[in-house]
Amino acid sequence: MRLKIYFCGSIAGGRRLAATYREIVQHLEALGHRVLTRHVAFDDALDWEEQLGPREVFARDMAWLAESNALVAEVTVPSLGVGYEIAEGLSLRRPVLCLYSEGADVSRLITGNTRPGLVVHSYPAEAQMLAVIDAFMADVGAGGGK
Ligand code: 6K6
Repeated sequence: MRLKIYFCGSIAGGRRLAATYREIVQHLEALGHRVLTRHVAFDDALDWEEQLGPREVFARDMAWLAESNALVAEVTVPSLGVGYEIAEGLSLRRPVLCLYSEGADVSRLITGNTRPGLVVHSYPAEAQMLAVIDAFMADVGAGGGK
């Protein structure tokens, strides 16, 4: 089942994991899904995004979030925007996967969060990260999307 995925990764919070974001987006696409926010992973696409005003970015991103079937967030690098997206996704009752590199000091509001629909996982290396994504996507697909 082809699903619409809203991918979240740090922009203003820092781009040091951009290569990991690309890995995630390309993996989701290889599984046959559509990543609505693929620009988050690609710096050249973000250059285009920079032309948009903040209100356009917010309105467009919130419309995509509402349209999505599930969220996948890489939360190793702290980001206000990603935290906002996670909360909004949960409020809209979308399944949300939060992934982070083992040992990262992630907010307890994420690691201790018991809201229904939220899955939080650390990964020791990228191979395990992709396996966690596969398991999450299988669950989302089994639930029929939204
Ligand atoms: C490009 C370069 C600098 O700013 C831009 C344009 N900004 C954004 N374009 C698209 N999505 C954005 C932008 N800024 C934040 N977001 C959304 O928030 C993305 O979906 C990310 O998942 C998240 C990042 O939040 P920050 O707080 O790290 O920017």
